[in-house]
This record gives sequence, C-alpha cells and structure tokens, in this order.
Amino acid sequence: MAAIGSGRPLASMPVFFSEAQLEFEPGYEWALGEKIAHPEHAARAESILGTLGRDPAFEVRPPESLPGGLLRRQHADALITLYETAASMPEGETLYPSVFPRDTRSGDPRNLHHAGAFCFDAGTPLSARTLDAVTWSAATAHAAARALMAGAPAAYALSRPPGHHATRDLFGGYCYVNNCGLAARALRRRGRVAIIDIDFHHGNGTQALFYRDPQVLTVSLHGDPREFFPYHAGYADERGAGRGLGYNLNLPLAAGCDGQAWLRTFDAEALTAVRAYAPAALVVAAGFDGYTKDPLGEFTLETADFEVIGERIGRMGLPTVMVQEGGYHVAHLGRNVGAFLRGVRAGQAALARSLPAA
Ligand code: Q9C
Ligand code: ZN
Repeated sequence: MAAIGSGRPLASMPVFFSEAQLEFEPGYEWALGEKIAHPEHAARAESILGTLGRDPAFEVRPPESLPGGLLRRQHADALITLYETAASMPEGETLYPSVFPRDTRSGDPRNLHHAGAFCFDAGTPLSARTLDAVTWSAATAHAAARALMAGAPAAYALSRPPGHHATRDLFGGYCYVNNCGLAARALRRRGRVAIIDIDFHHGNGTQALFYRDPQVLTVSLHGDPREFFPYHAGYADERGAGRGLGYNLNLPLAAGCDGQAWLRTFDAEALTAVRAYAPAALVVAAGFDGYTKDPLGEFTLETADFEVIGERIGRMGLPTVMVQEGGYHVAHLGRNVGAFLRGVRAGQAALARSLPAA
C-alpha cells in the first residue's frame, strides 16, 4: 500500500466540486436588527471556479458521492434527521431558527419548530436544498482526503457551504456538516492528523470534535473571540481534555493584524506545534475572511500573504488537504484561493527539489 501523499508533485492539483452545491442560497441574515444580504452565497463558489477553472495547474472534477451513513458517524443522528426533515420544506422557503432551548435534549428533529435545539446562531438557515448541498460539500472534503490516500501530495475541496463551526450536534456560523472533520477522520486511519485553521473565525466545531482526541491536533489562528464570532470558544486556555490535553492550540489575534504579524504567529506557534507533532497528513481549514477587504473579518491580509501562507504549508512536506471555509469578498475570493493553492504547490515543489532524488 502506497503511503499517503507519496506521489511526486502532480501536473495538476485535484479540485473537487459538485454543481449541487450551487443550489442552496441562504438569502439574507439579520445583523444588529437589519436585514442584510447573506454573505455565504453561491457566487463565492463561482468566483473560486472562475480562477481555478481556467488554470491548467488545477483539475476541477465532481467528487464521488459520500458513502451512506458517513455523516452519522461524525454527527448526531438527530442533526442529520433535521436536515432530512427540512428537505421537504416548500421550495424557495428558508427557515431561520429563532427559539433556542437551553436544554437541547428537548428537540424533535422531525418538527422544524424545534430546529433551534440543533443550532447555535440565527444566521444559518435551513431550506429544502440544504441537505443536498451540504452532503455534496462534505463529499468534496472526503474525496480530497481519498485523493491523498491514492498518492496525491495535495488536493483542494471547494466545500461550500463551509463546515468548521459545525459541532457533532449543532449547526451554526453558516456551517452544517464539519467538512474538515470528515477529511481528518478519513486520513486518521493512516496515522496522526493535524488540522490548521486559517479562517478569520475560530473553528469551534472542529475543536469540539477532536477535543479529547490525541490522534488529531487542532490549531486555529483567529480574531480574538472576546470581540468576534463565535465569542464562546477560541480562547488560548482551551488546550484539549483527557488524553487530548495539549492537542488543541488556539492563537487569538487582535483586530487589524497584518500579514507580517499573522505570519510571525503562524511560524513561531502554529507550524512549530505541527512540526513537533509530526503528523502523517495535514488538513487546512482554508478561510479567506482575514483578507483586508473582507466584509466580515478584521485582519489586513493581502492576496500575496495567502501565497506565502500556502508556501510555508507546502514546505512542511506533508500530504495536505485544503478544505474551503469562509471568505466573503466575492470578487477577490477566487484570486485569494488561487494564490494560496499555487503557494502550496510551489512550497511542495521547492522542498522536493531540495531533497536528494529517491
Ligand atoms: N452579520 C465562516 O466564516 N455571523 N463563518 C457574523 C455577521 C457569523 C462565519 C455576523 C459568521 C460566521 C465559515
Ligand atoms: Zn470565517
């Protein structure tokens, strides 16, 4: 059996995406009492496809469908049942949970009035198209992990809707199924896995999934949760629990953080921890809402910074799955993703050149 990622840098990097992911449109959300256009819309995926689709460095293809039952191995049965219930909503209708019971055990996933029992914020709607879109989004992450197990050194999942805020039991933060979690679980069969989350927001869902698991290291750089979503997680003193203690690393950064400061923390803390962990594979929760013009994030990262971040990741010399998360400046999202992925390729190629030929 070939080791994961044992292949040479490929002529083109596999990119997984399914058209079904374009069918779900959240439409709007409430921001401090005002109804605004929802930031997480299908045009984000089109922006990314616009860049990657016409670059021969990338090969866009649909993922294989997700093996039956896989979502329920990572998520609560009731959470997936709720999405199934929503699949029979009237076409064109969206449901925004607005009643959140403090005791979430009281939820009936066949009653959409109970949706708030499975949800932790009011900006993440359900519709008839949610289940299909999030299942295909999850399939891209699973397919990218499988591409690594087949020998690809790197693969990109254009997972939209995103996933890193989704926990075992709860959706929220525009996320329904934790795509990075699925990729890590697929790769974990071959050894330890590290997940680095570069999205502007803390990956609370991913952290929670692996909090007690020493076989998966979770590292996240993000806007300080005292000030930014998800507010209730992402603090530096959350370090894992039980046998997983020491295998979760949170690196909160102040608003206004620029590329230089971001990269300093990334090198000194995040990559140092990953190197010490010596994983068999790496999963990157690749969010681009730290971009300087992003409407949600408040860092000042430039397109060139994403290329450098990619290059540093590539130079780790680990088989790497990149899973799309946030990034809401639609017009520049494609170029930021392209810069990042080209950086990863360049980093892996530079490392291959510097090593003696096998
Ligand atoms: N009106 C991801 O980047 N809402 N999720 C912020 C804005 C939550 C972002 C309020 C932001 C979630 C995957
Ligand atoms: Zn984000």
